[in-house]
Amino acid sequence: MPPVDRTRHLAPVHLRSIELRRIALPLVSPFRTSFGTETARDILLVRVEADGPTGLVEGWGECTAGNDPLYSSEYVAGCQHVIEHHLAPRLLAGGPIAGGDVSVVLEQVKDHRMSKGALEAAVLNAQLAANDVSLAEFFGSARERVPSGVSVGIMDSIDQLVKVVGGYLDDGYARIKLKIEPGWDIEPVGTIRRAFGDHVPLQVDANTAYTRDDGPHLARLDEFDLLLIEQPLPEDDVTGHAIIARQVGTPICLDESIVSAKAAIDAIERGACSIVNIKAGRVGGYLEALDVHDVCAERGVPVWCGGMLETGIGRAMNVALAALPNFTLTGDVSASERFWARDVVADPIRIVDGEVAVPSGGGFVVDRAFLDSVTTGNTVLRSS
Ligand code: NPQ
Ligand code: MG
Repeated sequence: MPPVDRTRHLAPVHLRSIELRRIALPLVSPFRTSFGTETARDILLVRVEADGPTGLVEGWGECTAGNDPLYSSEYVAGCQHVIEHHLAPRLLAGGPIAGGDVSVVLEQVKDHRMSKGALEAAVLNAQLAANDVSLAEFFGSARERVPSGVSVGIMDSIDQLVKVVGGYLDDGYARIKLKIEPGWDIEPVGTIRRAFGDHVPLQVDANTAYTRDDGPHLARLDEFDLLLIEQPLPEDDVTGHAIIARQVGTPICLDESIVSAKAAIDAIERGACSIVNIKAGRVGGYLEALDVHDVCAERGVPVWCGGMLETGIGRAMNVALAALPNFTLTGDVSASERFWARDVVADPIRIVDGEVAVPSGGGFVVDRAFLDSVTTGNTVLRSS
């Protein structure tokens, strides 16, 4: 099914160990979506040690699952369990491995894409380190900088929303995304449009909060000239999105529904979306994300890079991904400081003139001392 193994031309690595590290990081401000409010994150990081052609290498990956199964069915404790008991043992049992082999070795285990994606990222980063290839080089990142957008949570009042959005525009963000839900949509969106003017690139994200009957209601957003409406209906309702897309003038973009390149093809061919949000974790890893990018490009469907409140590890990888040619819309690739007082990497992503720089030469350097200080649990699995 995958077109080509993109890692086949690079020497594989031999895994020695897989380390599962849980960290606790408070958010700089609570983040409320239609599915819940997050004030701190419990994050699972994966670190592999492996032998490459020139010696020992390490590779880090980040699992994008939330604390609770509210964005999707995955959640951090479940991810740790499935990795420990079902995924890592399969990887550690094999011989030399390339990033592109991970999804093949783990194929028999159904779903658990964020868990698989974290493992694949760690193996891929180890393999790239062993071959002295940067992530941007490997992805084929076409730009050195990408425009930076920001996702703005549901607030307690419209006044507060205006203040928060004004602050992000002052920071230079190139595009604003407002989270919406029934009861928090037409009025806040209209207020932001009127307060900051027609030139501000603006879009909304419902995180599945509406129903098939809400087409006429969502069409009331058309007058605000939004770039897109993201995921109005539940993940499995592709036909429902096609119905909404016919009733609403604003383009429909899918996030939660796009769990693979195959799902992207289906959604596009059924008229459910004209834009796709790409998140590596949601589709099972960066390699599948590259496939989603390609199938969308082949069908003339623009894509943008979503965000999952990542640390500097996932964030650096997302910025490199967002520099691919068909990422023509501004993504949720915000500066680290939008979420964290301090990041776990030495070189956090920063916004300059509305853009973030694509990290060169490896992507990120983990700040081990700070990482240790926020670590809440550590499990090391070794090859037998
Ligand atoms: C989205 N992200 O595009 C997601 C939603 C989201 C930046 O809007 C913990 C883990 C909390 C993942 C909150 C943004 C989360 C999360 C929101 C994802 O739909
Ligand atoms: Mg979304």
